[in-house]
Amino acid sequence: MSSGFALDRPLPDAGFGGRVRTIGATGAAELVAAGEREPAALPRLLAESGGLLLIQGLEAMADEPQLLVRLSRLFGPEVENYRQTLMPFNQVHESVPEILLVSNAPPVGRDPPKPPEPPLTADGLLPTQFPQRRGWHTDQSYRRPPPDISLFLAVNPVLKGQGQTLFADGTAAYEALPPALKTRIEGLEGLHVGLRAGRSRDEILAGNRPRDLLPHERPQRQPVVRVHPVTGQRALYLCEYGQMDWLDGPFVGMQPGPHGDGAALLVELMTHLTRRAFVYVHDWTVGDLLVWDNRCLVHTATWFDAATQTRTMWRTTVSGNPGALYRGERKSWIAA
Ligand SMILES: O=C(O)CCC(=O)C(=O)O
Ligand SMILES: [Fe+2]
Repeated sequence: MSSGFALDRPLPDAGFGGRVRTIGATGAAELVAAGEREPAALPRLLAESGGLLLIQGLEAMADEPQLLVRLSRLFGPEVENYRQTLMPFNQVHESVPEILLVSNAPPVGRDPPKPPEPPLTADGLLPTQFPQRRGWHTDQSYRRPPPDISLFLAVNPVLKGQGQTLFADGTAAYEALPPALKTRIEGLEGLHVGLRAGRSRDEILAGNRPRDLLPHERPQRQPVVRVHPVTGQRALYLCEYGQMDWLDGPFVGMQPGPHGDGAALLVELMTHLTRRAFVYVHDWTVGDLLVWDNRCLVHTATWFDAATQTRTMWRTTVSGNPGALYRGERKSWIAA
């Protein structure tokens, strides 16, 4: 099928992802208009690229934020309204409630992640692999049904080599697992929970007695091997220290807690998933936009010097096609 877009894949130094351009045009308004003329094209390119699309030169979106919302709508039926989902007021764009602000500047004031310890690998490279690299997650996996896709626009990125976003390919990582491990995790479920529930590994190790959770805050089961509803491919679907439940999990039916069999399996799977061969490192340029598929990729951010730099990124989240497993479920995170 002909398309108004050109795709270069994979992304540099990666085994997945693709960069998309509008043929014969540049700019944000032109890209969104081309996408709307052919609504199946960009979602198809996302699937063909293994779940990660880079679009560059979209600086104009920062002055016309509705363009980001229109682009997001092409990737699924529901674009999250962060005011309705009760995100802290200061983290939501003042006039466009579909835009989440990820920024160290006021009024958001979110600190960057800590640098890894040690800061470089033994061969002097940027650490990507868990557990040296921390923070790997898939967005909002503490919800059932979880969201499908996130869009992330660099409104004001920082110097190259800092404030990067790293992605790991859950599909390739699953395929590369030893057959015995594939068998072991087939049908296994992870227990995912939000950061504010007090059940992160650090909090459990610190001996915190977790508070009772309201029904809409409770940990949610998710398949460790997730079948992608569009491509039919299997992918590893899990998070690590922050977004799994370290009290009753990380896995259903395995020994719980930071010292249990579940913890050992999680470390083994996460270490495998974030091997350099499965990772793409994105250094941001103003006007870059990444579209990522949370159903088959995990991601994390790197440190930047927040004392001297401001980093402001805009995110939208798209849902509505989580797969047959979730069919007919009510939204777990909305209080009844
Ligand atoms: O700041 C980043 O690079 C990533 C932030 C993130 O994980 C997100 O907004 O989902
Ligand atoms: Fe994220």
